[in-house]
Amino acid sequence: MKPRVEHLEEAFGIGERSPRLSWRLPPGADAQTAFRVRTTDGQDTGWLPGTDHVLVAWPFAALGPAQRVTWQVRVRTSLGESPWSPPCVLETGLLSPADWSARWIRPAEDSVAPAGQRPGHELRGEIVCAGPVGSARLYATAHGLYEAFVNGVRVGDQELTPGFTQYASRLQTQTYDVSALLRPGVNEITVLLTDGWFRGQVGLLRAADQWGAATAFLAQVHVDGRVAGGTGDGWTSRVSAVRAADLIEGQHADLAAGPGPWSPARLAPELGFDGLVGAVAPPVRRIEELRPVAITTLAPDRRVVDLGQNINGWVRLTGPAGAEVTLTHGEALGADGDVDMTHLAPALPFLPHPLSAGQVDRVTFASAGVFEPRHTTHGFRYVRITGLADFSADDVTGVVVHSDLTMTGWFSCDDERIERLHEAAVWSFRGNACDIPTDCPTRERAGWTGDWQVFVPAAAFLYDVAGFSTKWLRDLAADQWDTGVVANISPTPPAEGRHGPLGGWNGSAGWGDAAVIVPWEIYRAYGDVRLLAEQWDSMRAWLGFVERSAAAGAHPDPHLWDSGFHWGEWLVPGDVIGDMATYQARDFTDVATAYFYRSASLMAEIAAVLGHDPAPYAELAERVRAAWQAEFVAADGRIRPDTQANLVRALAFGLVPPEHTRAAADRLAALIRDAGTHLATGFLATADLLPVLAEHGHAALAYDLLAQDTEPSWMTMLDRGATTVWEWWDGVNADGVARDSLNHYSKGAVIGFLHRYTAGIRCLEAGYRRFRIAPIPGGGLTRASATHDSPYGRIRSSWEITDGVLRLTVEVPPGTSAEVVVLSATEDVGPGTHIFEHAY
Ligand code: RAM
Repeated sequence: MKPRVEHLEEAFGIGERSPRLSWRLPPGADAQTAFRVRTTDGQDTGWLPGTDHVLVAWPFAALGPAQRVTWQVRVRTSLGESPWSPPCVLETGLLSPADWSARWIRPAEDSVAPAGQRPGHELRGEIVCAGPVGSARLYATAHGLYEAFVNGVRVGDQELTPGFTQYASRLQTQTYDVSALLRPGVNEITVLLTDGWFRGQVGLLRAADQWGAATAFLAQVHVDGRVAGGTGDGWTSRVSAVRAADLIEGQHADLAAGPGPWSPARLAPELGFDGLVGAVAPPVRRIEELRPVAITTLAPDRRVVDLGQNINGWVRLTGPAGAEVTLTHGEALGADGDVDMTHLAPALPFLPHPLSAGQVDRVTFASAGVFEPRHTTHGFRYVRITGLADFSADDVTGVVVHSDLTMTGWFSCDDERIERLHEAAVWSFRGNACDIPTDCPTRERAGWTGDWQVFVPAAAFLYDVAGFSTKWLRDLAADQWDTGVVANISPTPPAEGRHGPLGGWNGSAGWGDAAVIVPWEIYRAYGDVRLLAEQWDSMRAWLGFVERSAAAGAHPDPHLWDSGFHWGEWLVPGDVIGDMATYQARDFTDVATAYFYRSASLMAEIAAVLGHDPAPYAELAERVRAAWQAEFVAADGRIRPDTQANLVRALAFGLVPPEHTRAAADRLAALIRDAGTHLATGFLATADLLPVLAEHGHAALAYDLLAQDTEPSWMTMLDRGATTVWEWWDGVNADGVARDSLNHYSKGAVIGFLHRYTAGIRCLEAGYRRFRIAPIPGGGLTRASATHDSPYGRIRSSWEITDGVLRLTVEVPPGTSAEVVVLSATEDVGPGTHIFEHAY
């Protein structure tokens, strides 16, 4: 029955006093009529009538801090009364400032080196346990990144803790079970503390000290329900063997010189306990290890290791005593076969020269041993290693690091290239799910709103991103300006915020709309109504900004959004961005007004879900649509601008008057064919391109675009060696030269077409409580299959064509129903496995 708490596999250290519970129904059940929840400490709801079993409200009194509850559920369905589910444990963390008696401390640090060259510090303290330890917890967080050790043993397996949030408002705390690590008597707690996002370089500008000029650490240990100690008086600190650690620049460990001398750590009474939050998303972990597929010797002391896959993470290296090794991580090789770093260095018009690409680790081994730089990450497939006389593939391990999200989606078919494209998109997501959804794991690693808006539907099919997105949306709301502007990136480092040099680039259509679209997509995929309620004010503030911005434009119709800064369709093939002032002067009224309509119309739907009056939003949406049509649809139905992206967006959002839909879709098809069956979409419209074609009678063309292998196309990426999706269509040009990021998921959103059209799994009611299976075969495929683990259970659509017969197998989880559309026949089915056969 898979009981679950909130959106977490492990509900440990949660910050929620009334967490919602979910469970699945027994196989074969069609619907729940009643349920009963009990806890091992004797609470019991008795039988409660109800059909809901996804995100059910907490049925008991609100929880207190550090409270552990073991609960079970049983259900009444068509199959009768189920047995009790297996027990499920949840535990709260510390919930309010009053729960903390420990005090923040800082390492003794008299001078601070330039960003990127700052050493990590070790902190040390003791916890005395009077007698045998039953159950013990460590609660910890930091300004910076920390790793904690109890009696020399690393605590837990989370990486890059405390994670990345808008630190000015929210800081995550972690809860660890240290029962097995503490012993009676004196216990030593040591901590490695480095700059991380808090004080190290972040974002495009490589700005440091964004949330403070000093690092700090806070920990509290509870033994058998009582506070046993924590950070405060008596702690000491020293410079660690990590001589530099920075998320962008890399990590430098001098294991030969070792750590410096101890001195007293400093109390930081100015730091309080407001804004400390518990876990709502899975932590970052080391997820997978890769062996090199090739090692190329360029010179006696210069070798390039190829992991065969572009990843986010680091390399674990075994080295001999005394070796001084440098590891340089990149995504591409230059013509000389060496790692090319030039395309990863941010170059900005107002900077005299490109900034550092970073991604360099250095280690000096004292004795033969292992180096693993856990206080930085890199986006890379290749690593150049110098300073290591001789090594083999066994000495080098690629460590894949990202949020430990549960995989929920799979796709396969009999075209190996399409499968590889799907795989590349999955890897791009994995490369960009490092506690926040990032644009790329190299150049800026920033939580770009537009990127997540575009990719979230595909991501929500592949992985459970509900908690991950909830956490990020709270940052988005925290970052929102008082004008309602949604920042380009969340968390926003102040240097990239409103008052920084990039301040004027915020408030863009298609980016800011993430405030509405992301909660909506999460609601659709997971049925989370509370998230909509939580984000409602943020959405309203965004829509308010859009309305005012549109009204302030030059056009007499206040519903045409013709003012402000917009990224526009962004990175259409062959575009030259040029300087930003010129770019800014381009007219993106079509894009902006389309998104104005999109957000207003979604908010009408959201209002209805939340029980607010949808009419004002629906009416606003209608006025915006009318404005868009008046401006962009001619009397004969022709639509301008006459571009693929505009037609895709207009059709996908429902902006085209119904009588002209057919002609608009045909015009889109003609534009594609005139371009030699090539796409011309950029960031925003690419995800909808193939779906729109398929929806409007051009499925064959959609498959032709997918199969296209000349530039611009997805297959060109694969043919030029991509293992992740590129930022630009020509991320590597015909001469093999790389530009910008080679790991950006936005264009990989095309795989949503494989899930929703090729395999045909489409959500109809939130959480897939009701869904459609409507596969659209094509592209010469003779079989395709997709599986999605929805909140209600496993959905599968699998078809094959043999001897002129299309045979479709559909799996419908308990508690749900599906509308199956095969060719032109439609049938409604309930839970179970169903097989359909049609002449094809
Ligand atoms: C780039 C980012 C991101 C995109 C913005 C507009 O710098 O990488 O992908 O959303 O520009």
